[in-house]
Amino acid sequence: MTAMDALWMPFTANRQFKANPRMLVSADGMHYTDADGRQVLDGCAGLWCVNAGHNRRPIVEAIQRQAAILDYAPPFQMGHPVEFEAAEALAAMAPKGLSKVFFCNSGSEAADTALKIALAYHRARGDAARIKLIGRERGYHGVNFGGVAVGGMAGNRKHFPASLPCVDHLRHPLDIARNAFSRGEPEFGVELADELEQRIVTLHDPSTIAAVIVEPMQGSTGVILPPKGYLKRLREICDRHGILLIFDEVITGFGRLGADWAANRFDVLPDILTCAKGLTNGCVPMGAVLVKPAIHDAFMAAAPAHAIEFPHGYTYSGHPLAAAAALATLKLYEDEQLFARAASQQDVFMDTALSLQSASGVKDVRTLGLVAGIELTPWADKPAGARGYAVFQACWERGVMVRFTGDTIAVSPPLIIEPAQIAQLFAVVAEAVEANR
Ligand code: PXG
Repeated sequence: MTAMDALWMPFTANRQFKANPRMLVSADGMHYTDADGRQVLDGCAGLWCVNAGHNRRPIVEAIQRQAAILDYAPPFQMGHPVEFEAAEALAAMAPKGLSKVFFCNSGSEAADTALKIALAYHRARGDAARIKLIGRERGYHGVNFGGVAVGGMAGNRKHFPASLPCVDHLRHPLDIARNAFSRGEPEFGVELADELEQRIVTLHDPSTIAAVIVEPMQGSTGVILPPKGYLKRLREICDRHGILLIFDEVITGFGRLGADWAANRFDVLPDILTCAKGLTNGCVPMGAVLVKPAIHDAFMAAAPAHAIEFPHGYTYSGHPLAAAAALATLKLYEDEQLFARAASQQDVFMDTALSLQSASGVKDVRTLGLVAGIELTPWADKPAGARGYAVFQACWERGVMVRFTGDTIAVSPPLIIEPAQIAQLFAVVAEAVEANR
């Protein structure tokens, strides 16, 4: 038995886990193997990141090779070829118009990097009064101070009340009363985007707002889909007022929504886009921020030729192992046409997800691409989230790994999932829901 005293686990009910551990020891394709040797179907691509499935040889071998060639290279004032190749490859597959790449090591770092770029960009152009950042209720942009400040997960924020000043939030667009059981973009709610202009821009004055940051689809807080026309409306309002629009595509990037990027799926180009997770198929930590060339060029124009144009970066920015993993991952996505594969599976996936509509106590099912959120009516006599946890645990016991947040179950499998596995996945969730009425 593994000793479990020393490790303080992240975002985990430590005492509950240690009393009844769920230990993963290996993984291959669509499955984990647990400490008892059970095969567990991966219903959430690890943590929304293993888009190509587990233990993919081209990625594993690229990492092994790279470790033996160049283990580490300092990223400040030095470079190595693989990080440049990875940036070119990422820019080549990015939404058209986002051609400059800044590397970091996680989605949280990508969010904070993007916010810093937005603030410093305005300043570089002599518009230093733009210091406010607008996020959204129930948004998640990781756990660093900037991301927490613009994020809207009340439970995460309340422990750190003194995060960034100069922040405001849009309302989230979840509206079960009007949009229950949405397949794809919900019909109602485009007008919620107008709040940006009618309330926030009016209240703060647009000349003080640097950027608006949103996840095109809110993942962590229970799969909240963008209503039809909503993201386009945000884009129009930002354009009218010189505000940068940032898409956090940490979850929605790399095929998750049945298109390469949410930006392309919804045909809205942000000024800045963050990604992580699927960038390396989860194999080595890496995040990236993609920006329009005009943003990058403003930094170059503002600083003397010998100067560091943007005083920001991490010891592990563009790490050789991460860059090698990213290169191999992007090539694998391309070789296997995995985004098109996700697109071809999405109808079956969404229909099967929606079949849970009739299960006991299912309040809503929201599904888009290869993502589904199944929101359960909370148990009346237990704390909020107790039912979500029970269903998550019941799925695990039945050999399927899902996520839960509060009383919402989230499903987001690797894009290589087969139709029979889609059926198995939702059959198990349905059974687990029925077992926990
Ligand atoms: N932005 C978004 C949109 C995310 O989903 C992050 C930033 C932060 O990424 P890092 O790599 O710093 O963790 C995320 C992370 C969940 C869950 O339960 C989701 C995430 C992380 C942990 C749990 O759905 N997403």
